[in-house]
Amino acid sequence: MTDNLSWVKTHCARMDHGGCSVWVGVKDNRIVKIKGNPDGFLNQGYVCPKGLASKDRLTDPRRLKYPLKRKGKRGEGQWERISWEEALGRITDNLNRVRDLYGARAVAFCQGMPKGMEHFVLIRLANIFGSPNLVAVQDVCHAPREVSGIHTCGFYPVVDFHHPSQLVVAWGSNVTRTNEEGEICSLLLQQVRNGTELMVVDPRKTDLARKARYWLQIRPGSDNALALAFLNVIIEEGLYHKDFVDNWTYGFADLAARVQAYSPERMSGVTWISPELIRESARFYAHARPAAIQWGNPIEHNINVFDTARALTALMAVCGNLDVPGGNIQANEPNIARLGSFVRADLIPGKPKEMIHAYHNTIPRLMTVPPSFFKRAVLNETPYPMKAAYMQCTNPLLTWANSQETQNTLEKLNFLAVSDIFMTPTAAFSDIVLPAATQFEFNDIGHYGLGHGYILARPKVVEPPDECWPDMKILNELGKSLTSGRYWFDDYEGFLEAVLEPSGLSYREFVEQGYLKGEHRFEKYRSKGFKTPSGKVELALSKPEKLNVQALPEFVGLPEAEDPEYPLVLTSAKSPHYLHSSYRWVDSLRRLNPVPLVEMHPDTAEAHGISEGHEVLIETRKGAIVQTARFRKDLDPRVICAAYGWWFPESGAETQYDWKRSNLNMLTSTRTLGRAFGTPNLKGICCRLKKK
Ligand SMILES: Nc1nc2c(c(=O)[nH]1)N[C@H]1C(S)=C(S)[C@@H](COP(=O)(O)OP(=O)(O)OC[C@H]3O[C@@H](n4cnc5c(=O)[nH]c(N)nc54)[C@H](O)[C@@H]3O)O[C@H]1N2
Ligand SMILES: Nc1nc2c(c(=O)[nH]1)N[C@H]1C(S)=C(S)[C@@H](COP(=O)(O)OP(=O)(O)OC[C@H]3O[C@@H](n4cnc5c(=O)[nH]c(N)nc54)[C@H](O)[C@@H]3O)O[C@H]1N2
Ligand code: SF4
Ligand SMILES: [Mo]
Repeated sequence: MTDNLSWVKTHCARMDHGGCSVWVGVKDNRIVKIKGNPDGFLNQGYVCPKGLASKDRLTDPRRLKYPLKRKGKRGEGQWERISWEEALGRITDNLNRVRDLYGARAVAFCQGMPKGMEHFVLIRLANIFGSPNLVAVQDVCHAPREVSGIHTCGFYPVVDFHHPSQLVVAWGSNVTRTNEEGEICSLLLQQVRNGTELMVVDPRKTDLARKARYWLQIRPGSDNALALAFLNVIIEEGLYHKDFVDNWTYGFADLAARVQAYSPERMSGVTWISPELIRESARFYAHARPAAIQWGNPIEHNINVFDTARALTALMAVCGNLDVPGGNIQANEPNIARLGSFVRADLIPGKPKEMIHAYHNTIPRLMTVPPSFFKRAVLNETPYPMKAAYMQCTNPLLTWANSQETQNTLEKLNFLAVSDIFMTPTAAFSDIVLPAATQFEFNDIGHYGLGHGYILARPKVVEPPDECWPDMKILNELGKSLTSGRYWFDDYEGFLEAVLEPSGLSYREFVEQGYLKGEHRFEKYRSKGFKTPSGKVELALSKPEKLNVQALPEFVGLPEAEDPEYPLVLTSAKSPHYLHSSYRWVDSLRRLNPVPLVEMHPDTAEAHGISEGHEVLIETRKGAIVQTARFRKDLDPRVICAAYGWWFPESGAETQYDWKRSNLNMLTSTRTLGRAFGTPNLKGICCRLKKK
């Protein structure tokens, strides 16, 4: 590297869950170039278009640079620049006022997708402040698989990509495009080159589906039915791992009796996959040892998620794939601070009973409030009034189901403060906007608390512009003014040292090392049993009444009953060029994907008189939005796949950035929610198309 740049090694972040090791070339406090690091243990040199463009978000002239106070009405777009001192003072006064009048629990602390350490510092602030209400998107993102896993087998089963698998099943996971939780496709693709087989369960023909031995083109929203049909075949044909089932599972006979009802022949009508293909692929999964299921987000995007997650964990268990190399494992964490102690969970022991969702009888161990229940609390004061919110790294007007209801919620709050790097539709509804520093502009640790058994160094590369502060610093200072100073550090980097302390490394030493990974340890149950009430994998739950759920997974119907007036099935997938609602304002990315595209089969388009490249209306019982038609011959003609997260920064504050026009969550509803996690239907929704 001989150019005039100085090169810093760090990890890409905040463009997805992060994880690619990168070399960053810097000149005069400006990032000039980003390259993949061939030695990166997860990415092996790979970087995606978002990673390459990630430097451009730092230098955009429209970025937020100073704290702002709202002048006009909410959403009017009129702001006054204020000092940090005034901003923190106003937030402190308002949150304290609400605490005095309604109790600390009336203040919500909201986070979107966890992007780095700030997530855990926010939980810490909420706990110290005394509010149990950390509102986050986990109801549709990872909590269902984690919590269902914990209740079924005592841990969250993640794929072990570090050892060879005979088969990897990408079940609703577009991992080569989404880099799900940093499980970067490089490791998987390496395995595929070495002979690992692929099976893909996805309505769209993804990159992996093209390489796969089996592609199961599933009807969106019917994963539950397919997983149960797999169990039916494997159990009826005696293909399960008898030794493991005999010694290490609880309730096998009950499960076997339950899944008798779900033959491939019967479930074929629901899933739109032929009985032969279901049978053959279920057999293939059973015979491949080890096999790993990489489960994706769409499993968690409908009200049946608990049953789906239970059925998938049962599949892993009965086929002997739990906690074996190359299977679905309990990742062993390195020696770092435990989450509970970092977030000071000890200060708020009554939290599980006090959180808003406890009132809705959700499953124990769901530690963040589902947004839909938060909104009900604000709007209807059930179970108690919620009056103020502090939000960071999130854009709920775009990302929470039922956007109109979200707008009503934001408008009803007495006080709202938002920390972001750009003025978003959500920030536009707040009272105070805080300008955050972002990736490359501060020292951070990646993957803490994600459950994959490693943490990654994300050292600072450049100074943040103007008055931008890292969220950790904002929270540290807010913590000091809002709560007792003894829980906070002189400098926010104290958080990083605190996480690393048990390892004996300083942050500097950690950066030199690049990452910390727990040692591989498998089949831990042999000495300790599974961490469940029965000590075994609970195929039938031994204490379902304690969890407010059914003992056995079941299929009770599609997430939404078919609706003749809305005959098409709506789903979506993450754009490879954006993160959720973020970065439509990064020109280099916008050029790659300028408008929201809804994918449909050409026959479907023709039946509606729609031409490719033209705008169309997508309608559900909830609302209508506009996106641009794009044809895909490999999509089922009964399905359309819309783009998600769209607003138009270029439309300006006067139009509130046109945030309703193409926003997928204008079409989603929060009326029916999954029992265990409060999950709404985001996929498998009845819809129709109209020519515009
Ligand atoms: N219909 C539908 N809804 C969905 C989904 C779906 O597939 N379909 N997916 C769901 C899932 S899986 C998730 S995780 C959620 C995501 O929901 P959100 O987390 O709300 O979505 P993001 O677009 O990631 O919002 C992030 C905001 O953080 C800002 N940001 C980026 N970096 C920083 C930073 O360093 N500091 C601060 N303070 N702000 C920063 C961005 O500018 C952006 O405005 O959406 C969920 N909603
Ligand atoms: N580029 C990019 N990467 C991201 C994100 C992003 O917004 N953009 N978001 C990050 C976050 S927070 C998350 S949680 C992960 C999510 O990462 P993934 O789990 O990969 O999520 P999705 O892209 O929502 O969906 C994956 C696949 O499921 C398919 N699918 C749609 N409906 C269904 C269905 O009903 N059943 C099945 N079986 N498949 C279906 C889609 O066609 C898609 O190919 O990605 C992370 N990475
Ligand atoms: S896959 Fe994710 S971590 Fe890797 S370069 Fe792209 S955005 Fe960054
Ligand atoms: Mo997510």
